[in-house]
Amino acid sequence: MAIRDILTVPNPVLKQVSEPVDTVDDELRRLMDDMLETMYAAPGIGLAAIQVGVAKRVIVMDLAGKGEPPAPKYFINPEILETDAETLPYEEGCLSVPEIYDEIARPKRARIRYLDYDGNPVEEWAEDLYAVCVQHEMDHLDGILFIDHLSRLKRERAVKKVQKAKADEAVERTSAEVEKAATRSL
Ligand code: GNR
Ligand code: NI
Repeated sequence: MAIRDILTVPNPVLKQVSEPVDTVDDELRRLMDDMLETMYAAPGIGLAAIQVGVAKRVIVMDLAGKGEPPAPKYFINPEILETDAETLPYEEGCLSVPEIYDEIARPKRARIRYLDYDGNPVEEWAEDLYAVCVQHEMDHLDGILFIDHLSRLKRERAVKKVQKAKADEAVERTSAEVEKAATRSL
């Protein structure tokens, strides 16, 4: 297994619509294993393949709380068959929009269909955090980020904030390098 880099806004790859998977094989399972490891390391509760630059309709998730045993879930070609009219406002975040959090209201329950890790079809109701996370991840497969559900002002501010944080971090890394080089030459 390997930890992969997570793409962040405004990377245009995140806007791509991902392609359905046609064969569930060991290569796909290797991708899902890497995604899970990447998600745990981040840490996050869900990850879509496009977030590691792979435009396939694949999601991994683990909603186990702290102190609970790990409960990895894998979704291949997920579909939403039906949703509740009732919505649940939830404070969302996204590994591709780091450090930004805002409330989004989505259907509280969704009937979903997908293929599991072994390629077997599953149909079930997702509700509460599970429903929120599935819908957040399925948006990624269509090139949609949670900030796309916010006002243009909030979205543009969010992207600028992420870009600024990345630029600051790059400066920080460079000065640390310069400092190290200066120390060596003493
Ligand atoms: O780790 C994550 N937490 C989260 C919190 C509320 C709603 C959705 C999420 S998913 C996010 C990881 C991520 O970016 N998945 O695409
Ligand atoms: Ni996300």
